[in-house]
Amino acid sequence: MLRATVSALASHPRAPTPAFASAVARAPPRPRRAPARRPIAHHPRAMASGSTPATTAASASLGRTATPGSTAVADVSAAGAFVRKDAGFRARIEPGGRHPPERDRYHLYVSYACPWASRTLAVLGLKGLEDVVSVTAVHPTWQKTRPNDASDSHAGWAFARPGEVLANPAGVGAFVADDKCAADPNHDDVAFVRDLYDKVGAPPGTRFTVPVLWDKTLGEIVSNESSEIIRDLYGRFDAFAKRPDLDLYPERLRAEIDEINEWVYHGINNGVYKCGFATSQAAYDEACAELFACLDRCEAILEKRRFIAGDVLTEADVRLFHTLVRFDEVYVVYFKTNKKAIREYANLSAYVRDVYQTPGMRQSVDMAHIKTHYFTSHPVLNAHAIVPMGPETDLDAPHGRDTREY
Ligand SMILES: N[C@@H](CCC(=O)N[C@@H](CS)C(=O)NCC(=O)O)C(=O)O
Repeated sequence: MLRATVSALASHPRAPTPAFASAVARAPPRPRRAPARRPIAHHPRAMASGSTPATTAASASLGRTATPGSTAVADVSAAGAFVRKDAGFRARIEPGGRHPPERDRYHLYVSYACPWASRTLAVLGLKGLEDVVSVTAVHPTWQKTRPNDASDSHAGWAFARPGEVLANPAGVGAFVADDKCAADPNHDDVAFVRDLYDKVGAPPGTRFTVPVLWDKTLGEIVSNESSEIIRDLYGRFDAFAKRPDLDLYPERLRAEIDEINEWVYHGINNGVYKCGFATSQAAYDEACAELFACLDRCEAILEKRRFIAGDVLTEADVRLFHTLVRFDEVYVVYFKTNKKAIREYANLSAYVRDVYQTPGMRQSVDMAHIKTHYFTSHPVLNAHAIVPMGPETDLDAPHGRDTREY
């Protein structure tokens, strides 16, 4: 039985579980590996990185200065509203195209903490593509990615070997990499996800996000947009999939799926971030009202049908699920989305368990990585990097949605 918080606290040095405790014992803290790479200025395709810091009035007033290597936390408007930047790499997997579907050619860089990246893990698990597309997961706690450059305060995803112990970007805490973490197997000069973007000459202002779908043959980023990566994974690799018949985008439900994705994205997937990263009361109030209106809408839909777009699990469920499964454990506290918890919604809470228990899904959820990441990575939001204890959601409890009448 998965007891979410038990594993979540495992990564926290102040309450280690046996697995993490032994990792600590095996591996004494060591200094962060220095990335062995050329400075970005010498990269042939590097643009004038490090030149113009973009600083909004709101972010500057809160000390959230958008340096050249800023993160989404700094992406707030003058009115204090979080405004997500579009993903910059949008190539697709296409037979006969630059990136054709092939076994062992593509690599996914993910974080188990990230709801967008977890969608891609979910599709790998659901379709049975684990042996076709390789995966590396980063350490859940963001790191300073240019620790020797005082003018560059960026913090982001870092690769770590199991047992490696990392503090957060402010030097607080000691968070042990578990067995899901690994060094980048494709490059020995990549210590951070940022380095992958540097390798391909990503333009200034790029957010160094996961997931990244990497083409190992060409040495290129194919895409860093999860909504498109998942469509390619379930749509283009059926020749290699263990479950080619699983259709996550059935013809008869496509219009419904697309319509639901749209408001679920704005109101829920991105909505929780709009609540959490808002820097004004008005922006938070607006995002929070929209979020709960959309959750209420989901609750009503799920009274009438088992899954969000119909009677079968689809892409729309994969996208919705990964926000819901983080909600009570993280967002209610961290993003102040506390008007209601998912466990107070009868349909939504049973639905989360139903989706989680679908064969292939649970491998995409790691509550230790989820909780550790959010609560330790943004010193501006949680100075002491304390990871809350509850609420220990039991995702394996019966859901009853397969036997009830709709
Ligand atoms: N549009 C992207 C968003 C991905 C995204 O925002 N990922 C976050 C983690 S949850 C990230 O890597 N953030 C790093 C940063 O903001 O610098 C997608 O859906 O793939």
